[in-house]
Amino acid sequence: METTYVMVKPDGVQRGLVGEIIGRFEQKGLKLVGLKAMVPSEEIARAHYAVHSERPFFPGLIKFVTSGPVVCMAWAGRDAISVARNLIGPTNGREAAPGTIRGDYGMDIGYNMIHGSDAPETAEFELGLWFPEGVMDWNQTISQWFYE
Ligand code: D4T
Repeated sequence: METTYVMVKPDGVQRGLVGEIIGRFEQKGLKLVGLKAMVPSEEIARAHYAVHSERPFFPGLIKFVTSGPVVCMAWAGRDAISVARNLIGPTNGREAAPGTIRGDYGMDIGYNMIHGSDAPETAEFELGLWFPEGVMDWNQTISQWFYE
């Protein structure tokens, strides 16, 4: 079992896509183990995107992510990190395949609505950053119908 960090970015919240996005993760069979909304501080946004701090798009990215509410989620399941990345689709919405979240709703690289951790190490770091209080441990009774 893996847990991944997923976040609806300010454009997704502004566009009213939160329910649609959460629904896709639920229907897929992932288990919701963390959920909250906040307007990110510059500090947390910079820490989250620290790996991009030298890239030219970094200042705009921080301004965008701190511009309004984001919805922070933790989803658990077998191979949850890659399952979530596949649901989300590639960075550029114009190149993302239909059926993915970015492919169905996005036209941009920066305004791409949603973030998902890309590896176990980043998931651990991001979950610790956004959910310092920890995530929920609960028994999803229906999960017996998602895994043989
Ligand atoms: P995130 O990290 O937000 O899930 O997106 P990706 O994993 O798909 O993409 P990324 O790490 O390469 O980029 C992080 C973040 O920066 C924005 N971005 C990226 C941008 O505004 N301009 C760019 O040229 C690139 C490459 C979009 C996502």
